[in-house]
Amino acid sequence: MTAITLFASPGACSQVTMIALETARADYHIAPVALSEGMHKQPAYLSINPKGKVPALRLNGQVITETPAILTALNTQYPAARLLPENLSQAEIVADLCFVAAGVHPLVTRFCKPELIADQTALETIKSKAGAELSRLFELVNVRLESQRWWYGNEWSAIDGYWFWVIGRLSRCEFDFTPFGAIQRHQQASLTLPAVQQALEREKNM
Ligand SMILES: N[C@@H](CCC(=O)N[C@@H](CS)C(=O)NCC(=O)O)C(=O)O
Repeated sequence: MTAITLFASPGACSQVTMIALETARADYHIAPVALSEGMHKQPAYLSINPKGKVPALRLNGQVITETPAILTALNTQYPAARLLPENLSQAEIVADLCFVAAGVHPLVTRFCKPELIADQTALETIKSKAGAELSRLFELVNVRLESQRWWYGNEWSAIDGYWFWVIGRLSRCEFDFTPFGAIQRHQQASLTLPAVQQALEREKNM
C-alpha cells in the first residue's frame, strides 16, 4: 500500500500538488473529492480536512493542508527532485508561495466563481474587479517571464506548476491572456513537461 494519499478534485488546485508528486516520481494514491458533487463538505472528508478544501496530502501519517505547506513538505521529502530552489533564501521562496496562494489564488476564485463570495447583485462587480487586479499582477509576472523560461530562471520549480494551474483555471473561465505573451509561452512550455502531462492524465482518470 502506498503511504502517500492526495485528496484531489479534477481541475482544482490539487493539480499543483499532483504535478509536484509526478515530478518527484512519488508513489501516491489519489482519493477523489469531487467538488462538483459537494464531497468536500461531507463528514467523511471534513474528518480529514475540516476546512473543506482540496488539496490535502497524507504524508508519513500526517495530513498536510495548504498548497505552500504541501509543496514545502514534498521538497523536504524528495530533495533530489529539486521542487524548490536550493540557492535562494527560505524567505524568498515563502514570499513567492504566498504570492500565488494568498495574493493570486483568491482572485482566481473571485473571477471564476464569484457566487462563492457574493450574492447575485454583486457578481459582475466582483468578477470585473478581480479581473482588473489579476491583470495588474500578471503584468509583473509577464515581465519576469519575458527574460527567463521559468519563474526562477532556467530551472523549473513547483512554483511553475502553481502558475500552470492558475493560468489553466483562468483560461477555462475565459480570462484574456492575449496581452501576456510570456505567460502564454510559459503555459505552452509547461504542457510539454512529462510530469504535467502525467498529472493531467491522472486527473482525467479520476
Ligand atoms: N489555501 C488553500 C486553498 C484551497 C482551495 O481554495 N481549494 C479550492 C479548490 S481550488 C476548494 O477546495 N474549493 C472548495 C470550496 O471552497 O468550497 C491552498 O493553498 O491549498
